[in-house]
Amino acid sequence: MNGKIICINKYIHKVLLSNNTIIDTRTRGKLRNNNVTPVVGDNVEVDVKNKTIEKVLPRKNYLERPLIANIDKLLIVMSTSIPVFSSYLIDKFLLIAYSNHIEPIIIITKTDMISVKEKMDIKKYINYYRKLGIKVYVNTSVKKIRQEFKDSTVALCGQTGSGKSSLLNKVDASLKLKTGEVSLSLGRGKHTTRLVELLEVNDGLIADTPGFSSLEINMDKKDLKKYYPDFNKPCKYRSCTHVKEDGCSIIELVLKGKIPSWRYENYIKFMEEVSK
Ligand SMILES: Nc1nc2c(ncn2[C@@H]2O[C@H](COP(=O)(O)OP(=O)(O)OP(=O)(O)O)[C@@H](O)[C@H]2O)c(=O)[nH]1
Ligand SMILES: [Mg+2]
Ligand SMILES: [Zn+2]
Repeated sequence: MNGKIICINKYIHKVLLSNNTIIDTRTRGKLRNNNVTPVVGDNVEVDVKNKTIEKVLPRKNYLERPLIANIDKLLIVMSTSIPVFSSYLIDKFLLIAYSNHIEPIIIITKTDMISVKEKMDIKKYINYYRKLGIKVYVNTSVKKIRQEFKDSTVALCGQTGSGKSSLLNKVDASLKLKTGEVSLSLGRGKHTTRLVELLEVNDGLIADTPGFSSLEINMDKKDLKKYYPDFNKPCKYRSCTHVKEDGCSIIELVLKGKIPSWRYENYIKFMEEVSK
């Protein structure tokens, strides 16, 4: 019977079967017949009698962090206070979403903890992301966020303590997910959520995920610019990296203020981070 892996805890793979029942299967490491290590979100063939996963069906997409496959939307949960707001992280997640053909949506949390002045500062970033066609919601817009879950497979991502589990609890109080305290001195959470888990919310499947402390991008240097809709302008050289070429039209747009300097600086940082 076919199903979808909704949670993996050590070698127990919880599968939601097509007949709407949940079965615990035991699978260790790679599958013998197609040499794939199953992850949460995988569509699988299950031997119900033996309680084993027989086959992982082809994936639409696959993310390493959070470790999940076959998602439609990536909700980037970003705090404005503790942990601090980071356009660098948002831009990195946008890169990951776009390169995997996943729709990114930004959720802003903890706006109740900041001053009006700080709100104005963050609004600048939000306005730019909206200009790029990205949906941005504050975590108090529960109805709108709930609507995004309908008939979709969604993964939440973001730093530990940014409010991912709290957001899901707001959308569906019956989930009762564990949420954590954020240590004020470190400005970091303590990894309250430990496993990636797909939960049924509003006819969709939503993955709560553990936060992280670092995030890598795996792609070639030359491909980075492809995932910048705002960099999609003709340049003097077709192969222009937009880093320091003379007469680069992207650098010109940055100098003119059409592309914000923070956005460009994040791009330069990513260009330095990717090795190839
Ligand atoms: N003031 C305020 N606190 C919030 C908000 N959202 C979440 N919190 C608090 O932030 C802390 C961390 O929230 P969690 O939901 O556990 O964060 P998480 O992203 O799931 O963290 P991990 O599971 O460790 O990745 C909790 O104490 C929440 O109550 C918000 O909008 N405002
Ligand atoms: Mg959590
Ligand atoms: Zn250029």
